Amino acid sequence: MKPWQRDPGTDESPPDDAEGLGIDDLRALREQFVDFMLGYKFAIDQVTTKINILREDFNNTHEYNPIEHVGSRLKSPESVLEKVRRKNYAMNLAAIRDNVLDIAGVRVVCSFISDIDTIRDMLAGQEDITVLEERDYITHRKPNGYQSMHLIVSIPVFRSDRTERIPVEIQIRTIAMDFWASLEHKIYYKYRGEVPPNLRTDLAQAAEVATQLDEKMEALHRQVDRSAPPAKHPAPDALDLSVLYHNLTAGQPVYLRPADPPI
Ligand code: 0O2
Repeated sequence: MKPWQRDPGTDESPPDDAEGLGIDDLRALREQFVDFMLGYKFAIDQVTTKINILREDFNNTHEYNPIEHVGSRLKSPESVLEKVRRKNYAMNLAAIRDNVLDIAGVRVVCSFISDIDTIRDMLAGQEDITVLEERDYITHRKPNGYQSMHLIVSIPVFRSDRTERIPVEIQIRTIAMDFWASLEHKIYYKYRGEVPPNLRTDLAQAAEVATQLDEKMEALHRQVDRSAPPAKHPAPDALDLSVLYHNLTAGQPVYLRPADPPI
């Protein structure tokens, strides 16, 4: 007999686990969990695409890009189950879906503080996005100094046989906030959560410096914005496309972006 192959009729059958599950049940359970996690991966892909569209569209329309970079992470199965155990939630997929809202995480890093609200509003205003929760750690900075805007949204994911609404945690913050958070994260893990008091004080001071830098950069940004003359564009509907037509028929290619092939 192959190791762990199910044989309910003999003493040599593989040992069942505490819930009385055999190897086939465990295999099915694992497949269901993988399928469950796949929905979160698809939700990350969708939110990331939405943000990349906003970035490109914003750049084209406003000649300015509020998004410095976008990152994402899917919580590992171990940390999902560890959180369920730690928080005492029921150990089933429905309870995980309802309670663990940061399995899919997307992080948007912006240039300026005011960009955070801009991105927030643009995402929250999209028809298929429902904001479930908002945690504003910028207005209410965490005691350790952590600052970030967290939006918990749900988004429909169209699977081959069903539609699922999946929660995604979107973290929106500035470069300075992100710089601080990534260093604090490293320190936290290095000391396994027991950060020495002197380092905690230094981190809180560094968070204050990051806030001052953000405020200074925001003020400079506003100043530059005010002094730059507004770009003049005719209303799109009034554009005379015959000029473009003559240009194209004369062999002048039109590029969406310099790196793209001409259309
Ligand atoms: P990782 O490494 O990103 O996976 P909840 O149980 O959901 O109500 P939770 O999970 O503490 O409470 O929610 P919260 O406070 O919104 O935090 C979620 C995520 O925000 C964390 O995920 C971190 O990414 C980030 N975060 C929150 N607080 C801090 C902090 O003090 N420092 C840093 N560096 N990041 C923070 P994970 O799963 O903890 O970590």
